[in-house]
Amino acid sequence: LALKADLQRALARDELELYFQPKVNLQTLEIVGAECLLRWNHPLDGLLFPGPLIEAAESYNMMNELGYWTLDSALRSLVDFALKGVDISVSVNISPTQLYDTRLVENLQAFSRKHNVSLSRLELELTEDTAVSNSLMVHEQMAKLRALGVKIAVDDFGKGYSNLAFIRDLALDALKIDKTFVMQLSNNPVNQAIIEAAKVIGKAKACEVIAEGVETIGQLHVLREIGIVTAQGFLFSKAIPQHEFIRLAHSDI
Ligand code: G
Ligand code: G
Ligand code: MN
Ligand code: NA
Repeated sequence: LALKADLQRALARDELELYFQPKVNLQTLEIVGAECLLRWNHPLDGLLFPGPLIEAAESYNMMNELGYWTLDSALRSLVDFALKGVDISVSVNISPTQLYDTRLVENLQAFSRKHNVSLSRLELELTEDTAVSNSLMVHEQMAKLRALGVKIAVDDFGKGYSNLAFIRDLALDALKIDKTFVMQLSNNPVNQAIIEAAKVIGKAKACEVIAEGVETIGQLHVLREIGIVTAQGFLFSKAIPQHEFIRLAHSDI
């Protein structure tokens, strides 16, 4: 676990950076979006993955501060992408602490005005650890966000909180199939059945279905056959810095 002082310094001294993992259209292989993933340029330890930072932020009651840094940066990156001719949307992972914060809606509106970008280019991913319940409070917060044009995605679908009653009741823009189902496609035929089921559910709910964790051409072919349109995974690219992402978006995967 990182120290509170580490975290405060990271925020104050700009040691945090957003990396971007492309979302790819499986038919055309064009980049259609990006998932923003936090990275920490630690002065001594180098580039760090965000797990310990997020855990520390949650335990020191700094998750919202960290989360608003991320959301502000994600909207600013949309401006940079547009200036470089990269016409995409971005998604940001949010934790329950963030979803329940009463300032979320007003802060997003403020960031949108500050950067002059539409919130319809932003998607929020509710992650697996999100102990989001099928409660009125959650549905109301989602409705407020969607009224601003913000898209809502359920991340890690098939694991954790994403039970079928929750999926049925929630107004959703995207379902992201958990990467374990995709990565283990060849080991167990039930994985393919689960992905097919996600595809059918997405059709019934009129929401996008995104496959995560695509690492092989074989997996790509199976997903295409099932009719999955959008995917992410190391086969295409891991999360990369902004300037690399822009370069990749202008070339071909
Ligand atoms: O690539 P990766 O190791 O970055 O991501 C690790 C985990 O951290 C993932 O589960 C991802 O959802 C989470 N994560 C990455 N960036 C953020 C962020 O900005 N906010 C939150 N809440 N979680 C994030
Ligand atoms: O929980 P969430 O889906 O937000 O986390 C994204 C995590 O998955 C990040 O740690 C990211 O680096 C990782 N990831 C993205 N693509 C792949 C992949 O193809 N294979 C594996 N093993 N991990 C991936
Ligand atoms: Mn995610
Ligand atoms: Na996921």
